[in-house]
Amino acid sequence: MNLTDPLVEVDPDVQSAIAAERDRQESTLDMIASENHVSEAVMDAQGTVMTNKYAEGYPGERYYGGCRYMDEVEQLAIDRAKELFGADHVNVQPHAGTQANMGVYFTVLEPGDKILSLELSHGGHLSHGHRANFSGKLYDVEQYEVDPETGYIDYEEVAAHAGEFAPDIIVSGSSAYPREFEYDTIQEIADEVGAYHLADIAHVTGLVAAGVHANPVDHDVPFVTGSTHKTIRAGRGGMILCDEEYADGVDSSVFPGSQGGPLMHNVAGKAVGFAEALTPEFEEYARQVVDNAKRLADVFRQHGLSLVSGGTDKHLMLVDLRESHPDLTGKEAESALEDVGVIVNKNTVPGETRSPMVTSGIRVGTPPLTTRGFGEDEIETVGDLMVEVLNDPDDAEVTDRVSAEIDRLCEEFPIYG
Ligand code: DSN
Repeated sequence: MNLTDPLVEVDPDVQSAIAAERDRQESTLDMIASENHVSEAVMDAQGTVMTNKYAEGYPGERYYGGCRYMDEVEQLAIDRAKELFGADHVNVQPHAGTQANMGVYFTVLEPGDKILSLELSHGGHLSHGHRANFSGKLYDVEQYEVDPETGYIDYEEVAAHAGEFAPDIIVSGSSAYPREFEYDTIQEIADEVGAYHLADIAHVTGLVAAGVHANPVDHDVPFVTGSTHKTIRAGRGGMILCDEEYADGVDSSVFPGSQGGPLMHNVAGKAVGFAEALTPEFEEYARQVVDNAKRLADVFRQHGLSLVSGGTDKHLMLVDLRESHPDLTGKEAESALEDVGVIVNKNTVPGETRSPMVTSGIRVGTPPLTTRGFGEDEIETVGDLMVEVLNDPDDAEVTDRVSAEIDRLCEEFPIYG
């Protein structure tokens, strides 16, 4: 074997799985709210010699020689992220959003300290204190919920809960809450009870960067975490933004506190994706993501589907199937849609009675389809088709027709060509 032999010769099995995955992405409509299609440029940066290098430490202060170009790339990623979000300090090394949250917890919390965060089935995230996650094992966690009537967070309830629990940190942020967080209100509550505030913008990083979603940095939130592969399309990974006073603490919590060598090929991808996010085209993209989601929510509502909180402010919505389709579980809905080429994920809903592997809802997002070039007309068509399938998942006439229509849309809007 030579170092320059092509993948297809060195490992045809992996090559064929990658090619098949590319075909799968091209020939289906990805509506998983946390996914996206990155540019060829981001992938070009990721699949490079940057993967060969150890660069423990930070630009200018590494534990290894030969880091000149690592410094250059990491500094580009940091500077671009600072420009995008207006943060004092940025750490681009977290391997994912969970590791970014870990970096913040390790900066300001001791084991046993208290976290107040949004409950998972109400839209929260495992790394916000779920018992199966390190955050739930290390810390004392209580959670707030959405109002069962409105589906919105009740901030007075959060304030009362914080007053009683006296958390050390309050986490705002979610993976399935379809509304914007009131960062200023949570910050006021945190100030009132003497807690830190972490805003986890994992899902909306791109929307915040483009200015089409509130930016917690503008509301003096001291810690903001994000992932870089969702709405911002900068390749897989995480990042932390923080006030200058916490810069050293955050950096040492990431390395050496919780990670070893940074994945420098991914840091290079982040740098490229952030440069793309600084363009006017990206702002248009982010605006279209939200417009598409609002149109899709309208379509679902017109067909009688129930949405948690009645709609969306951002890129995703949570369909609660219990009223409109009491006999259809989230798992069955996910599978019926996948059979016709629409990829979503089953999702628990507030007041869930089924297991997380079955669920009563589906989460639907618009970032990947918007990347493919879908506007509101195409989204409306997709919404209509999805409802047809949910209404008659076992009717072959319906599923064959919808499947053909999805194939046509995929061909008309190729991702990479
Ligand atoms: N797993 C991601 C999501 O789907 O929301 C969050 O980490």
